[in-house]
Amino acid sequence: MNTVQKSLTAAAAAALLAAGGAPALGAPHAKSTVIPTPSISVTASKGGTFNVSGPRRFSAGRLDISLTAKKGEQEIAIMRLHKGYTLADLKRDFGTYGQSQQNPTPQGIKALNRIVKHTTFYGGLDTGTGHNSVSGSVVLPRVGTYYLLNDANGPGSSEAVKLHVTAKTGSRSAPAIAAVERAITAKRFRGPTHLPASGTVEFKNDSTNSPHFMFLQHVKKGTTRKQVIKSFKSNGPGPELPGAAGTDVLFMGHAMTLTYNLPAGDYAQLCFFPDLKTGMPHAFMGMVRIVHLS
Ligand SMILES: [Cu+2]
Repeated sequence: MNTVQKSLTAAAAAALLAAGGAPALGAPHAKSTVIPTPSISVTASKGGTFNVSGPRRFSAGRLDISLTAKKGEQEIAIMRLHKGYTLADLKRDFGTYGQSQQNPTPQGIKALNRIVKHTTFYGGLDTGTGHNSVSGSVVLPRVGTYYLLNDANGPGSSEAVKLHVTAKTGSRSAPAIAAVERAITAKRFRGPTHLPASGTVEFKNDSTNSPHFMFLQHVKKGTTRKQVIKSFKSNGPGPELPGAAGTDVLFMGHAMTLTYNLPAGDYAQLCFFPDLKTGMPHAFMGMVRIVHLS
């Protein structure tokens, strides 16, 4: 089955689900009511300009997000702080980790582990440098306070936007997806290696012990996984071409969708989240796959 047929099938399934939910409208069984998915859009520029439009209060479930970069590469993340851990703690720990990012110290690794232990990141968006607009959806499963962060220079480079998630009031239709790409415990990607050049894929973190993200970087035709890994250690020109898009950090057991429109070609599928013991980015440890967009 080709990707067009797959996404049509998914759209048909979503339509069926929506139709199935329709009779419940106005009925007392509120949980089966299909409600519109709330949507937040962010425009970001270099220098911390960060415009956010959309609701700040909505019920638990899927949230559509979009990000437009006015300049450079921009990133947003949606996350929750665990009880007793504050935004100030996050900023301090990220600062401690960030200072030692190139050559991690024991204090930097400890700070990174505190972040992972005391927060949950539900994903987000990365425009890449050559792709100025990207969208997707995250799932915020429980009631509470969440934060939308400007993650271009690590969490806390602009003021965090508070989001209030209330009790689930109905179900939302899921976006039609062309493929499910997974991160696994062995720090590798799994799932189809042929993806649409324009479309929506789901990214799932199925690993049990580490956050991951998925970044798609356009590379010269025929570039191998080994060449990509080797390029991290050299200062010369790499195999990259303009054209990239990615998710932000996604914690264990969570999933999000990424919608992009990229040039067709060969891409490196990468995760640079740091190893929790050594601080080494996962891609340097082999979390690299060549995928084909058409
Ligand atoms: Cu990873």
